[in-house]
Amino acid sequence: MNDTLASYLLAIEDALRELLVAPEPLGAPLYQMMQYHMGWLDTAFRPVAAEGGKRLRPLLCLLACEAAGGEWRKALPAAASLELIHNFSLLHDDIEDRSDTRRHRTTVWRLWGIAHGINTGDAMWVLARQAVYRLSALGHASDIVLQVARLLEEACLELCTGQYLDLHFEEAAQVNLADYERMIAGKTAALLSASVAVGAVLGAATKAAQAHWRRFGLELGLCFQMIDDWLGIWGDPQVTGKSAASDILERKKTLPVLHALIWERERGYDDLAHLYAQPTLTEAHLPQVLGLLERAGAGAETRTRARAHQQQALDHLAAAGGRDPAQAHIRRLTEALVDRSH
Ligand code: GRG
Repeated sequence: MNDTLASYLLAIEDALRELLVAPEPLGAPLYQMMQYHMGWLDTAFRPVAAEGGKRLRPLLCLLACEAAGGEWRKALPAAASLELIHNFSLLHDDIEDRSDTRRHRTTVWRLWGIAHGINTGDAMWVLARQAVYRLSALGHASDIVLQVARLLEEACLELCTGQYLDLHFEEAAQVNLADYERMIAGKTAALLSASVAVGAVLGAATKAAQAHWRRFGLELGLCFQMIDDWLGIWGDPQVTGKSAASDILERKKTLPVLHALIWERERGYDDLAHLYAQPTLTEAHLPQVLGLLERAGAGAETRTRARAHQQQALDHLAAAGGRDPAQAHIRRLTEALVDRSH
């Protein structure tokens, strides 16, 4: 993220810190585990400046609000709520996936156990929902606050559906590309779409513009996840914070793998399908899997598909017709998406 966005990022951080304050000393470790996850504390709960994530969702929310004609500072509670929902879902996802690390650090459940991981995530979700009520104190009418709450609840349900499909596809024999897009629309794009939709509502965008903002966020999210899939195989582990080729070792049906499975099926091969049918994949299988992905052109195809969604996103962004400089910031973020390294 560049310096022009620094004032938004600082304000987001302040809003988040305000929400994660422990109300009483006895329960303080619950909040400290959340603060560890956010990158503010180390494992002994001492202040630290660790990587806390890109803060993409709150940033998009504030920029969309301003582009639509609103005052971005008045959208801060909603922006913070979006980031907490995202982080809550990561806390639970790390348990469901049994991930040892997140953003180069040991995961909360790995440090403090599964029960604390679940409970910390649950508390963060409640704090995310409570944050929305703070919009009233900033002068937003009740019907607007309700609209924001509804958008966030709908996105959460979509997140669960997307997560269900992701888990289910790991065991499913065949997954087609339409099913995959439905899964990532829920798992990733729904919250990004809600981020800009909430910003547009708080910026008092017209109903027609709101529809373009929503669609922009959806296309942006599809592009974002496809590049995430590409990074999960070919990204630099030092930069992504994920272990090398972990998506392959976990036999995840990400877009490059799906493409290669379909490519093989259409040509009467079953090399990759055979490998993926094994109970476990190890580091020793990696060169072979990577070779099969290469043969099917899986990396290039993934980037081509991501670019198509990026273009759709840019078209809807233009149609939403927001004002500069916020609109230009969003355009630049969207343009940088396909070539991101983490
Ligand atoms: C919301 C009620 C409710 C349940 C959540 C666990 C779950 C259900 C959903 C998990 C969904 C999931 C893990 C989606 C992945 C989304 C994604 C692309 C994460 C990475 O986002 P970045 O790159 O992360 O923005 P940073 O680290 O930058 O914050």
